[in-house]
Amino acid sequence: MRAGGGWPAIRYSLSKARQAGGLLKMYRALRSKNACKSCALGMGGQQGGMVNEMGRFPEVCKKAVQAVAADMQGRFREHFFDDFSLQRLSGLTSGALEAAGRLTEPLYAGPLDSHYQVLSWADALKRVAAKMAKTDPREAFFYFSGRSSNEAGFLLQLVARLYGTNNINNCSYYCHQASGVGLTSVTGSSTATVELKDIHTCDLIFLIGANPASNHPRLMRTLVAHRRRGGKVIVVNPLREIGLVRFKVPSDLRSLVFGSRIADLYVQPHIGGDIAFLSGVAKALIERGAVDEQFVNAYTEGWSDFRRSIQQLDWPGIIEHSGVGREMIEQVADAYAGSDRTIFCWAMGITHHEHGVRNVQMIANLAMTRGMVGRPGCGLLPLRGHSNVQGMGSMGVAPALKQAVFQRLEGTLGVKLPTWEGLDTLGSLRRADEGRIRFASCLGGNLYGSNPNALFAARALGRIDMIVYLSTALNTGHVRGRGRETIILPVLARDEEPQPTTQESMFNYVRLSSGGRPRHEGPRSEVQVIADIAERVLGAASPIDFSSMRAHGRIRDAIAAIIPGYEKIGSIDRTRQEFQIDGRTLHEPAFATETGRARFHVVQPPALNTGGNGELRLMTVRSEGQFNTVVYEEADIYRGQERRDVIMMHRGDIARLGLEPDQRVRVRSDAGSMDDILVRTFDIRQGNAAMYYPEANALVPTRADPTSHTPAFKNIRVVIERMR
Ligand SMILES: Nc1nc2c(c(=O)[nH]1)N[C@H]1C(S)=C(S)[C@@H](COP(=O)(O)OP(=O)(O)OC[C@H]3O[C@@H](n4cnc5c(=O)[nH]c(N)nc54)[C@H](O)[C@@H]3O)O[C@H]1N2
Ligand SMILES: Nc1nc2c(c(=O)[nH]1)N[C@H]1C(S)=C(S)[C@@H](COP(=O)(O)OP(=O)(O)OC[C@H]3O[C@@H](n4cnc5c(=O)[nH]c(N)nc54)[C@H](O)[C@@H]3O)O[C@H]1N2
Ligand SMILES: [Mo]
Repeated sequence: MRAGGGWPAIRYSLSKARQAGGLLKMYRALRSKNACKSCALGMGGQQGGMVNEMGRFPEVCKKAVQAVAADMQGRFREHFFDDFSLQRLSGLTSGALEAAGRLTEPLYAGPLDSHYQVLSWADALKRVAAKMAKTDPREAFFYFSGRSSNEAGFLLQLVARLYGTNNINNCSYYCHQASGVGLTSVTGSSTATVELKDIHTCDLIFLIGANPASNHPRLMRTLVAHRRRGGKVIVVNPLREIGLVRFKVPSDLRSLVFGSRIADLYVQPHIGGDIAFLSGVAKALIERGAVDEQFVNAYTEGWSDFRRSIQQLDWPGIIEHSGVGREMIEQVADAYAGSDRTIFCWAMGITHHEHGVRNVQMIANLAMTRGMVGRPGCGLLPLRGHSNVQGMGSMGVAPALKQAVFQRLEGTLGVKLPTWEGLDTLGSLRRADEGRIRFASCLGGNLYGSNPNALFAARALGRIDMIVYLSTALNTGHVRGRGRETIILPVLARDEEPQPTTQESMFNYVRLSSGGRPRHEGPRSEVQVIADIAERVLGAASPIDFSSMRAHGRIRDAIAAIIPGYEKIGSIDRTRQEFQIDGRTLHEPAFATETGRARFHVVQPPALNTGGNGELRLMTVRSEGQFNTVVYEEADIYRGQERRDVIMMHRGDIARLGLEPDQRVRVRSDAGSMDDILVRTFDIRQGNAAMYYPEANALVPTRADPTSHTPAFKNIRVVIERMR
């Protein structure tokens, strides 16, 4: 395979459609007026699925098909949970668990149970409420994934705070938290500075530490269009992703037949070498006199310190720490110096480091050096993961609320909220491991599967008295991430919701999903379940009438009154008008910092994470055939791997360590080891290696970025040992 996308993507979509009950059924599901479930690019909504924020049709990708097909599957068969003991379930793969079918009845497993047993809704809710009532709220946490709606997110974080806890967090603490923290330290605002239309007017795109060919496929069409207009793409990635070299966009005939080149320059730094590389580019710009002095002087602060820190770096150090040669750095600087409008995109290759925030600050430094923030057609764009993860952040799904939100909540609703410092995701797991968490609620997601150090995660979750999961399908967390008692409450997907819901895209655009008919009897709306629990736990003493909060329109009224920039959501039921959130897109150089100026940060390149010898730096990545902790197919077609128990290594490292391709090895880190892993030769920067998430979580230590607390999923020191 010499290009990503193309016919394999189309064949895959057709076969999934067939499984889901036919092409027409799939087409209708995809075209329904609901925001796409797969990633945060944010297609769908009121223009109907397969349409992007600029009204472009058809926008469809394999991932959307995969996500819809998963929701369209039948319920699990009768007696499934009699036949499959917990022990048997723990032998199933994530794909097999998901394919067991949609969850339709509440399930329960206690400490002595060998099987999940079915509970009535009334009994299940009663048990949850009873446990919450008995628990000190400081010993409870609430985890949220990014697939649920704004309405469910807003309501549940409010319920949790009224209950008395600030231990409220979401998957973003394992994902883009470093972006939010980094961006806030620069612009005063935590999200993208651009909107979708800006990518259509820029002339240069940096794609740093992201693999959109697999993970944001609809961006590929945008990249192809960008290059046809004469725009350039610079990829920065230790691993040569074939889909970023060449891609065949399925919905574009010319591209489908001939393939489209993507990267003009493909830079392969070391894992963790980005700061050194970007510093090198900054140094080359300064040496060329290609700094936008006017912008830097008028709209930023900290420039002279930053410039000095860059001038103090020497070239040999930059080259050694980045792993990138001088010539390549100069070529990148040339391309950047020649650009009028540049957009910097990044994803997990940047955030999953102990220096994740500093990585983001360095990208922003480079953007500001040439005045690429605060004008149309240029700016900073973190490529968000889950389809509504950004909305979760906006809704206050975080330990601490923004000052304005806190005050408005207390004022508008006449309530008192806790003020102590809550726990984020890793903090909650650590507290659980100390035996100090009694109750946990997970709105979607797979907290077990997504955690660093799988042994630690299972142990920590196992020490919690009760975990309640609100889920659509079974996953490994329900089996290996159980508390002493576990309750699973089956919920509806967004395109089955009886009332409309909303989602926020990575471009700060709010979409309205119309909902649809439930595909099965049994699952309930997330909001309904949350309101039911709230009524039972907070009861008559509550200052808020939760029975009225079952109406999504009521929740939207509250969001409009409380969340800055979200005012228009109050009338969305009437107007059906989707909207750009006020105050986020930066088309003018006016920043939300105290001084109104954007801030440069002095960022020193970190030492490379290895002591040499037999050690390698390991990244854990997604394959083409998975969505996070759910692996749909074993094969990773773009990387040419037919199986997942592999370690992708440079041929020089294979030779240096005296190994052979396809040899079985043990991979060992501080956190654990994995046996019988197959060595595969791959085009990756020497000294670095890659394995697949979530399996490789056995190897990921719980070390995290000190400021954002994002774990270093991409930067793990490992040694490779021969077996037998
Ligand atoms: N199909 C599919 N789509 C998805 C998901 C999925 O699982 N499957 N997940 C969704 C979610 S939640 C997210 S967050 C996004 C994730 O989207 P990505 O961030 O694209 O996903 P990863 O597989 O984590 O890939 C990270 C990329 O960073 C590179 N990389 C690793 N270390 C470094 C480094 O030190 N420097 C640089 N420059 N690059 C590095 C890797 O080679 C890889 O290409 O995708 C979303 N979309
Ligand atoms: N080693 C390593 N670890 C990582 C990463 C990595 O790159 N490497 N990536 C990290 C990242 S970026 C992320 S975002 C996390 C992912 O962390 P999570 O978001 O916790 O995990 P997912 O696998 O996306 O969760 C999938 C589950 O969500 C449920 N679900 C699906 N749709 C819905 C819905 O509509 N409503 C509800 N209530 N539930 C639903 C289903 O039960 C499904 O099994 O993992 C992190 N962990
Ligand atoms: Mo993510």
